[in-house]
Amino acid sequence: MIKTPLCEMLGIEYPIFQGGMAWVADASLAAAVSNAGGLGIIAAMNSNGEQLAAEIRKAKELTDKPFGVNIMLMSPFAEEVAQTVVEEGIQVVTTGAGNPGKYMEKWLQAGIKVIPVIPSTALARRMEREGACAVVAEGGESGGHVGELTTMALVPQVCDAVNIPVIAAGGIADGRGIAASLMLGAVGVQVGTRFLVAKECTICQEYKDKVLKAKDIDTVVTGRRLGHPVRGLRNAFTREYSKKEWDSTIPDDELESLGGGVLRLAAREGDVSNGSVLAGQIAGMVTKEQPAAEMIKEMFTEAEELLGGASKWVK
Ligand code: TUI
Repeated sequence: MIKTPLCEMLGIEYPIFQGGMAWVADASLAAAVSNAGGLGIIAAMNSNGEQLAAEIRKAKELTDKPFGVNIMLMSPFAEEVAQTVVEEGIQVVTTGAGNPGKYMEKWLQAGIKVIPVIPSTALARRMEREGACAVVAEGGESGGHVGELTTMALVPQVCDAVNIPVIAAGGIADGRGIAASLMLGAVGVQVGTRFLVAKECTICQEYKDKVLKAKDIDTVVTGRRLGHPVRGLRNAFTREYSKKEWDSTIPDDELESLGGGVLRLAAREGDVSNGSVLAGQIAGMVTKEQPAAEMIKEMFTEAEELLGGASKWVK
């Protein structure tokens, strides 16, 4: 069995988070991961307070285990959902795509464990100072909003920079990724892309099929010009966006509007040509639809075998 301080801190069986993926991470997926012994996470993404509260209540009906909520700080409703998690008695909040500083005091007072997703040591240190109980160090291999560093370079540097537990994210989808993360100093992992094809994941089959068919080199990053780089699978949408992104005659607001509604289009309408199919570089290794519980068991059995035999190279 693999037990780390993260299990005890959060009351979970396996030290694994399911990423808070926008338009993907709903009550169904979060409850499945939590019921399997990991930490399921509902994505607040661009929901308002009322919509998030409804999703949280659904999850409470599906599981008695702890689950978290991810707050995407670029959301126009960030302020509102920051209050909803307090009112709904959520115990764990992860944040992404920004600095959660201004909400920290409120959350800590409510007894919420705050675990920001961070792309650098500077932000990790700052979050520790402001009261985070752990950080997710996410490398740019991940899908969605990405930082500059790779998981391999980021995780050990963050582990050295802070005294709180570190969870590794970006490019992890099997036991090898988990074992490697623990060797880099992390006490757990966050997995997104593999859970896209979980049976309990409610996105359109077209999205799942695109992930299942993806090869190692099929992701691209768009959105750098506007300062919000996002990784997803190459398609008609990313080709058009990339072309316009590097065309200086195209104004920023035209680019901005090109990105409106595209996540929902892919995930919920199944238009994987004109929508944005966010996924990480590890998509090439994701080839099997399974229940979330089976994925988690498989990953940890493999990690345990690898770590158990790790001394074979030590002479
Ligand atoms: O947040 C994510 N992944 C995401 S958010 C998202 S929704 C979205 N859609 C369109 C454009 C932008 C976002 C899809 N995927 N991962 C966690 C993450 N956080 N990665 C990088 C960061 C990050 C970046 C800058 C965290 C903090 C930060 O701080 C800057 C500052 O304000 O100091």
